[in-house]
Amino acid sequence: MSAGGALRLVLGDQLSHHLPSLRGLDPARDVVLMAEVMGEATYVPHHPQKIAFVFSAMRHFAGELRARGVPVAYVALEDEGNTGSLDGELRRAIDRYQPARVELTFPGEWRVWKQMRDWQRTLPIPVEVREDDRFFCSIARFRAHAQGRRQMRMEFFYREMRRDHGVLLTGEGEPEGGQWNFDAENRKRLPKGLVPPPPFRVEPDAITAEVLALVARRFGQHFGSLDGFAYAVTAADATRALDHFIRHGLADFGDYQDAMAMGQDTLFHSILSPYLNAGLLDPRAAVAAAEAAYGQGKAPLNAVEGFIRQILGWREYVRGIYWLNMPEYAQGNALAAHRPLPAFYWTGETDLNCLAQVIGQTRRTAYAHHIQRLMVTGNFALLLGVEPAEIEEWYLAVYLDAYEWVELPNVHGMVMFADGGYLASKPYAASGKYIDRMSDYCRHCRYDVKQTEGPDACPFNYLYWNFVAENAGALRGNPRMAMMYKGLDRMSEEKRAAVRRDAARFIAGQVAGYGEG
Ligand code: FAD
Ligand code: DLZ
Ligand code: SF4
Repeated sequence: MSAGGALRLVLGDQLSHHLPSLRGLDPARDVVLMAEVMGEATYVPHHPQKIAFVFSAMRHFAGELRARGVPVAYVALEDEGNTGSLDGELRRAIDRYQPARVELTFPGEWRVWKQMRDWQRTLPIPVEVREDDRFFCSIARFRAHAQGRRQMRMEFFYREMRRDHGVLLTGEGEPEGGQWNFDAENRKRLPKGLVPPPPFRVEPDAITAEVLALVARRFGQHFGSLDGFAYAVTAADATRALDHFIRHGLADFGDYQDAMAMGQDTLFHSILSPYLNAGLLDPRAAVAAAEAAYGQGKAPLNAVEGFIRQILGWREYVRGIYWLNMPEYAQGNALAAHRPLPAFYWTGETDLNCLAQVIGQTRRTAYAHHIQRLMVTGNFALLLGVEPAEIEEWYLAVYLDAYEWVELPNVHGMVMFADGGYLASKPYAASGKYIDRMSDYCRHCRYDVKQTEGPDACPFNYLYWNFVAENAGALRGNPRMAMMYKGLDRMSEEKRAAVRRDAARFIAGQVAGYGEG
């Protein structure tokens, strides 16, 4: 690096060659800094597969930059002198390379943004933070959408995004198929005999094998197994994963989007979130590929619209909510939920089969699909009244795709209703009936989903009514909860007492830390 050059930091979820802080790079004067640091690997106890994925993808990305002639200062976790923090590594690189300025891209988490602002104040050279434009919607655009709204609704935002970006529109600017949303068609159970495609796999190369050994040695005690790691760690393989999904998963994605089945971890889902969130895959490429498949008659509209809504709608919506409302957003606890997270979330030892299945799968793969996260592990934490911060930490730790900008609104807002209805109009609380309708978990469970009271009754059933009763103060006035409160009001005093008794017994068991009812 020569005088007047820039030090350009690339974080572990910024692995895009078109990253704003890489634009205008002069290989003769500039240096790219990438650092594996304990601070980022342990601020929550990440699943070992997540750490392996990020480190291996970082190492591959650094290799690609070097192959393009870009000088990269790469600090590996066990390199001598590694300070263990982004702050320490940035300061060390400044001492070493004496750059004239630092170039950064806006990060994915508030705590890192705070750090970047500190650098702007305390470093002796200019620090530029460039907007992260790898999203459809800028934060300014989201702010304009949110202006004057006390409550946000994804559906209205999504329609604006479809219009802004000309996605799935007719020549007249109307939604393809005459409606914006085909969700009502997307709630089928997995029929017997329909076999989902095998998930896309990439066998570990030498770089990944080395990282897997490092992670096993240093982070083997974290929740989660490293066995069978087969995620893509380069943009080229992430693009292959997209092709695989478009070819084999997309056509049935809509119909079975909400289904769950034992032994079927991924069904017709795309498993693209790790790549989208780390920067290996551009969301525009994913949306364009799905739209093209519809144009070519390879997938029906309910599937294509459903998939595009997740990326153009939900993904952008939760990011906007996060950045518009942090750091206050994380503080809310609208339902005053304070119970500890049951220990079995970390051990997987529970006799509630749905939870055992989803937590077991999470431990094996660092993946669960949306309905498993929302209606099994999420719904249970909501019904139990778990302290939001405890369940938020769990979700941030255990999934390969977890970064706070996307995890927090999903958990704090969508699952826990801790924002009081800002993100979603009502809590997604449900009894065991929902899980029974959408899965085969109940058929293999020691509890009876049809029973509502007593030691063999499905705990979701009495916990559901206990939740409705406990939160009457906060939720009775919500028009979308009217049916539930009608149900509660119709319940005999005897039945209510049984709900209270069963719930109290079960909760006492959880608080003691065991998965026994
Ligand atoms: P698909 O079902 O194939 O969907 C396609 C894409 O749409 C995903 O890859 C993802 O990028 C996007 N998407 C879908 N739903 C959402 C959503 N609700 N919010 C944002 N993007 C969405 N997603 C994360 O990327 N990181 C998280 O940390 C995360 N935490 C979650 C926690 C909870 C409690 C819940 C209910 C959802 C969470 N999600 C999170 C959203 C969703 O569950 C995952 O994006 C999805 O399961 C990833 O699997 P997939 O790629 O196979 O998704
Ligand atoms: C998730 C992660 C991990 C495990 N390790 C690193 C790391 O060592 N170095 C790094 O630059 N980034 C890492 N990341 C991703 C960061 O945590 C992520 O960039 C911030 O959370 C901001 O989204
Ligand atoms: Fe889960 Fe209840 Fe079904 Fe068992 S019976 S799998 S606890 S929903």
